[in-house]
Amino acid sequence: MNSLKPIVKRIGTLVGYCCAIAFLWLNLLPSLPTQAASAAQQPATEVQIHLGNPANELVFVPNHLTFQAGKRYSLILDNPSDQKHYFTAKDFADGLWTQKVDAGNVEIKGAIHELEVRPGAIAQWVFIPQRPGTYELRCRIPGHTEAGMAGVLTIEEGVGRREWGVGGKKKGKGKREKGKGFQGEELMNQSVKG
Ligand SMILES: [Cu+2]
Repeated sequence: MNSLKPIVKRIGTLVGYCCAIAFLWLNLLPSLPTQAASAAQQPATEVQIHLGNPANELVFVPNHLTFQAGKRYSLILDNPSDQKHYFTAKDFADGLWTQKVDAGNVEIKGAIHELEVRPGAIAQWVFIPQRPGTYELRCRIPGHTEAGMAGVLTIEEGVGRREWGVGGKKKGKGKREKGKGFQGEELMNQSVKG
């Protein structure tokens, strides 16, 4: 019996280590899903875009939209023209998390890459931008992009970094984050352009 004691003790220590590691792991892991879950519940900022106009010009109104990563948006798409149009923005769509698309009485969940909006129709796209960048928007009906139905969608670094001046309030100032270098300047230039 005595010879078993050291082994039991060693197993005990091992179990202790494993528990400690598991505890740390579980403490670190939930931060991401928790963030997404809380973002999914925050009130949505409503943004509107018209596909075409009543004069049947081939335009997006507005043709430049800016979003902040981590914030929740409700993008309302409507079509006040006499012909159908597309909201085609695959790379933009890849850079965000879609919570839902609400169109008529149908609610669609899952990844969305493109929306077809018929004359008089209206759709609501609820999403949380994830990946900062500048993305192309167009209508893929032949001839429409060329005629001017194109735009730019920008996702800026968002929540938690707003303090260093998105929108040009603290010009030239930036904060250095561990391992991330200096990004304030770059972002400033981007937002000033827009
Ligand atoms: Cu079109």
